[in-house]
Amino acid sequence: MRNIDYTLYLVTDRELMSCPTVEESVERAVGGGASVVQLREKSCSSREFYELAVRVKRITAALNVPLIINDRIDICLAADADGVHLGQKDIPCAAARKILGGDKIIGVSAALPEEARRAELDGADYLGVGAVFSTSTKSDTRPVTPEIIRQIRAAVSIPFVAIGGINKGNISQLCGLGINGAAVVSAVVAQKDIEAAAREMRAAAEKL
Ligand code: TZP
Ligand code: MG
Repeated sequence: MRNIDYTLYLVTDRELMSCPTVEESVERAVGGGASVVQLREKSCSSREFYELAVRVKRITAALNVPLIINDRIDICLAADADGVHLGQKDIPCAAARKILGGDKIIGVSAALPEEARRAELDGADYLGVGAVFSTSTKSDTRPVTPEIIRQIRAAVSIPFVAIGGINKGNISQLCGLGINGAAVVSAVVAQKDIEAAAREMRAAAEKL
C-alpha cells in the first residue's frame, strides 16, 4: 500500500478510550476522518493482540484506511495488517524490512535528525516524530522542539507525523514545519464523542 494519507493518524489506547471496545473507537475515529490507524496494545497476550488485529483489520479494510501494528512484526504478518511501527528500542528497521519485504509499511519513531536519517536509509516509509508536546499517555518520551522538527524535515524526504500531546488547542503551533500529519491518542479516543473529536482534529491537521 503506497501513497498513504497521514493527515490524521490515530493511535489506539484501550485504557483511555471513551467507548467499550477498541473496534468501536477505531470505527468512530475513522468515521470522523482518521486516515491511518495504529493498533497499540501494551499489556494483552499475543493471542488477544492477534485476534483483535484480525477484527480491526476487517474494519479498516472496509473503510479503506491502512492498519499499522505497534511493535509486532509477527502480528502484522499474521493478521495481514498493512504495516508496523517500530520504536528505537524495537527490532531495527533494516531487520524488519528483511522480514516484511517491500510491500508492508514500516514506520519508525525518531526524536533526533540522526535517527530520522538512519530510519530512511534502513527503508522506513514514514517517521513518528515526538514528543512534540508534553503528554501523560506515554511515560518514556523525549522532547522534540520546533527546531528539531525543522532539522528532521531537512534531513529526510520520507513523510513524518508529529506525535505527543497534540490537541485541538495546540495543533496550530505545528503549522509550517513540513509535518505530513498529526498522530493522536487522547485528543480523539479519550473524548466523549470520538467521531466529532476526529472531525475537528482532521480539519486542523489539514492546515499543517
Ligand atoms: N509516542 C510518543 S508520544 C505518544 C506515543 C505513543 C503518546 C501520544 O499520546 P497523546 O495522548 O496523543 O499525547
Ligand atoms: Mg515500540
